[in-house]
This record gives sequence, structure tokens and C-alpha cells, in this order.
Amino acid sequence: MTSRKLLLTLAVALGCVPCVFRGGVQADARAGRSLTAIVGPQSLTRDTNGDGLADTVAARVIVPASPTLGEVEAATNLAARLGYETTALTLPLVVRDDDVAQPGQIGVPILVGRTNRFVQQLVSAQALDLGALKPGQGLIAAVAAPLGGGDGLVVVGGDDEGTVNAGVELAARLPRVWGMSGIALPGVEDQAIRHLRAHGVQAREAGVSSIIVDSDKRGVARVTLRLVVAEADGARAAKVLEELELAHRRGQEPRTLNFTNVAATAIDVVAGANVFARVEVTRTGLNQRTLTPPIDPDELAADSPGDRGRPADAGAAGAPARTFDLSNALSIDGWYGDAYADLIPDRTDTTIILGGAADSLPASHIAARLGLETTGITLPLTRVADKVRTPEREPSPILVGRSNALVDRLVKIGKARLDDLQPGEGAVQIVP
Ligand SMILES: [Ca+2]
Ligand SMILES: [Ca+2]
Repeated sequence: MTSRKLLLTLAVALGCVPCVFRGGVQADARAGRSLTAIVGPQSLTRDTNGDGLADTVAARVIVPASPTLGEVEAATNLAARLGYETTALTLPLVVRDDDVAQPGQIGVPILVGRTNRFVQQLVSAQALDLGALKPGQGLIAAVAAPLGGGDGLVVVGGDDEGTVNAGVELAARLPRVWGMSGIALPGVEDQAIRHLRAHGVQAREAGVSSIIVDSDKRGVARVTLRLVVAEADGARAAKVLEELELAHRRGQEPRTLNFTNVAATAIDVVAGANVFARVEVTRTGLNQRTLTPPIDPDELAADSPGDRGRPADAGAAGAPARTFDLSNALSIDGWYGDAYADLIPDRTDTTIILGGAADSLPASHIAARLGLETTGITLPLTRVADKVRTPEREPSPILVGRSNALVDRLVKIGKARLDDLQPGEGAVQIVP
């Protein structure tokens, strides 16, 4: 009885103490560029001729030698975003880890997948800890010179679904943390610095180092921030942040480090050469999770109107059925829409539907090109064939891979002929 009471008291006590670890959390507090800087201007894509428009892609997405379907899906959406951000590019943007000849030459490596040999090197060197990732969760972390060249990113999940979640977060949302009208990464850093300075701490700089996306579209589980303060101010900074956490628990200070779609902000306080403390500041109130899930088209009734339900009526907003061929597929007569009618594509009216893991990676090259040719894009651009229940609803889909169930269907009904393909050959066919 006594021991039970003691256990209970201990649990209550633990529950009341803000989550803080002090003193030498990491022996080495060296850091490369922040996640904010890596997804910021003149980084992933660059303007080399000073006209204000990016014209080269410095980033390369590196997947494991035999990527899983989730890794292919993540890489494909990343390629679409990179293509979208530039006016010119050289393919491929996505390469397998065993095809990287000169790793140090890659400007900004984006390492996708747990079995990626470069990710495994980071884990072995204790530069990256994946142990805490739960199924469905995905991590985007800035890493210092992972290939010996420029600083880069890691995109990894607790499982395959988590990898997709992390990939979509990076491809579709960053530098916004979640919603397209919500706060962006520099705003989170500013709030931390302003709060500490207002409480007399000499806060020098703050940089977001990683983001963990939660499973089941619950938003962001944790944003981690590296905050550099004056050497003598470590303890004071930690205390100010602990007090902020306590205030949040009482529903106070809602305007500081309190975001609807972010469950917690973890701050590594760096004073001198070491991480002095890590303080976790959670969202205000008792409810730890607020969700605004995107609509899954398959969850809607088949007769709901518009492009998320039944196919939109011809002429209405959305994608009317179109007739096009290979000469105009990459135009507003094909895979693009022109919502602001100036003959310049500003909307993607297609999805890339992936087959199996083994033969779907080329989808990433198509995605890069699709992103390149338009001024507007909807991400994620991908779906997985096995999860598409009503293919009729997909506007002008691009089916990739011989292993694709939807390609199989076309072969069976005689709309596609692939039986005369020789090893090494590939077919591109428009199917009316
Ligand atoms: Ca330029
Ligand atoms: Ca337009």
C-alpha cells in the first residue's frame, strides 16, 4: 500500500516538473546551418545570375539503394517542390545512395530513409538519434555536412508512413510550420529570442534544428530550437523558459511559443560550448492535440461535388476531362490548369500514381519536370495505386511502374500494350 502511494506521489511530482535536463546534454554543441536557413533563400535552389529568380537546384534528394514505396513517395514530392522553386534544372534531382559518385560535391544533400547509408553513418556517429520516432511520425532534421560538403537535411520516419509524412511536410509546407497562413520557421525563432530578451537574457541567436511531424495528420509533435545565449546566462534562460512552460499550463502567455498545430517546442539552450539545458514548452491548455486534417478524398461520399468528391462538372472549377497527347501534355491543354487566365500554367491538374517500390523511382523525375513548368502546384502530387479506390476520380493521372495495379488494369482491358517491351526498354503512352 505504502509503495503504491509512493509511486503515485512520484508520478504526480514528475507530472508537475517541466521537462528539463541540465548540464552537458550533448558534449558537442557545434552546429551547422539551421533548418530555417537550409529551407530559406539561396539554399536548396539558387539564383546564379542575379536576376532574382532561382535557376539552379543545389539540393539533391538521396534515397536508399533499394527505396521503399514511402521513400519513393517522399522523394517524388520533394522533387516536385524543388522543380517548382526554380526556372531551370538538371535531372536527376533524386539519386540512390550507391549512385552518389562525389558526395562532397552535393550542395545541399537531402537524405531520405532509415536504411540510407548516409543516414546510417550519422546514426553511428551519434549525430542523429532516431530512437524516439514512433510509427507514423516523421523527422526533418538539419545535419552538418553529412557528406563532407554542404550542410543538409534528413527526412526519416518511425516507419514508411512517417517518412511520407516528413517528406510532405518538407515538400508542401516548409518554411511554414503547418498551415499556409500560420507561422513560419523564422517567426518561431523570433518569438524565442524576444521572450528571453524581454526577461533580461542575452539571447544571441536561435535556429530551428528539427521538426517531428506527428502521425495521423495531428500536426507537428515537436519543433526543436537551438538557442545561443551569453555564457553566463544559461541558467537564467532555462529558468525563463521553464516559467513560460508553467504559464502555458495555466493557459497564460498564449502569444509566445504557443501554436495551434505544434504540440511542443523544445529549446536547447546553448551557453558557451555546451548545450546547457533542454526545456520543452508545450502548447497552452490541457488539450495536447488540435487537428485540422486535410480531407481524404476516399472518405467523402462519391456524390460530393468538386474535385475532392465526384469529378467536377465540365466548365466548373476543377479539372474537366481533357484530350491531349504527348506533344502538349506539359501544357495547359494537358496536366496543368490556368486559373488566372494568361496562358501560363498555375495549377497542376494531375496526380502521379505510384506502383510498387521496385520500379516507381522514375516518378521523381516526372515530378521535378511537372514542378518546373508551372507557377502553381498542389502537393502532395502522389498517390499509391493500391490505395486508389475510385480511379475515375483522378484527373489525368500519370501511372508509373509496370507493377502498378492501374497499369495492369489497362493492360487487361487492352488499352495499354506492354508485352513486347524488352529489358532496358521503357514505354510512355497516353491512354485516352
Ligand atoms: Ca536567375
Ligand atoms: Ca495562369
